Amino acid sequence: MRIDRIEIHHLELPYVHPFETSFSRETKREFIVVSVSADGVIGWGECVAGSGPWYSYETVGTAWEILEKHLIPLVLFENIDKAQDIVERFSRVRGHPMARACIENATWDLLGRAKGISLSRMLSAGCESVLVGVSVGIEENIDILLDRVEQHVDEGYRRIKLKIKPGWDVDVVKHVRERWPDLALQVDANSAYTLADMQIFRELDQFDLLLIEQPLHHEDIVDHAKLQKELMTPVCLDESIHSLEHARWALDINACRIINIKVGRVGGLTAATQIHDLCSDSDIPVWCGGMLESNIGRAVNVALAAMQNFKLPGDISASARYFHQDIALPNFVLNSDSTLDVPHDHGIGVVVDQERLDHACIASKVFS
Ligand code: OSB
Ligand code: MG
Repeated sequence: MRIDRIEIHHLELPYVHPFETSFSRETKREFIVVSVSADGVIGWGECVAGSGPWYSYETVGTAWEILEKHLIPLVLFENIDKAQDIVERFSRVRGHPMARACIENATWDLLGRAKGISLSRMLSAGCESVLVGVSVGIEENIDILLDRVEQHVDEGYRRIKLKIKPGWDVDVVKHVRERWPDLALQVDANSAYTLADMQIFRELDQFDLLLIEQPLHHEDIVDHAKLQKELMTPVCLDESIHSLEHARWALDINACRIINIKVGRVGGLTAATQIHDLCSDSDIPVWCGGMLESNIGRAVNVALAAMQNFKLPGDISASARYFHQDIALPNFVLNSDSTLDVPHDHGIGVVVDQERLDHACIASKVFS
């Protein structure tokens, strides 16, 4: 198919509830959505880069520039018959995985819609529904946090992830564990610690956590390997894994026992499935991370998480947890067994609501 038009949209959507991590507190999400058109068919992709370089160096601003100046010129007016064609065209580009991923993912959607097959089928992802949990941000005090966890447990989530940082860790986990002794519980530090904090890790190691996510430096694997040796709890890497190579290096030195796969962080669905396959061959379970996506990104996450080695619940909560009015429909709704259904419709299986998109849009640019 010859790509004849690409649009990029800079959007802003307020969260239902502010989200605080060890690096920032945000009340709204700023992000880019792209559409890629060929022969009258449109594919959609979401870029997970945020407003500032906190989780990653990529931002809405850097992604916009890389898309406009470097990525879009590599694919506009070109013949694309499979996602691999995009991967090859982008192979010269170093870094900027979130910018690359949104074009590649939009192309998967485009090809799925054109051929009349769902993304999960394109990925040979056989599960009909995927286990999910909820990622609970840092709150002002423990009582507020316990209320939020209770709310999500009442909603039906059977796995909770707590964001931690120095001063908001052992005590918080202790309270949650005492109140819900059997809850599937994990923590995410977003790189807020060093090996000097070994005593804190030893204490966290006593709470029967599913995993400790990215406790150390955001580019590190060496210190994580040292830490993993000291703990019973599996270390899970998020920020440090930007590509298939990073995953291989981490597994080679036993830096973790679990990997969180985020499609945007690794540069698109092709790399995400390659990391899935590598981990599967190495007996390393994976799970699908989230970036507080709209339903466009969430649909991709749900399809990906339907692959067989996604063994742990994903950070893919129901649509209602994120925004009052998502820009694409239908919404994802939590089933009573803490799962979301995998869409069957063609491509990613959600459709952009033009009016809602326009309402959230700060700026747009058309390339044709
Ligand atoms: O580290 O997993 C993370 C959100 C923004 C940046 C980093 C992370 C997160 C989440 C969100 O935990 C999980 C979700 O999308 O529900
Ligand atoms: Mg994380």
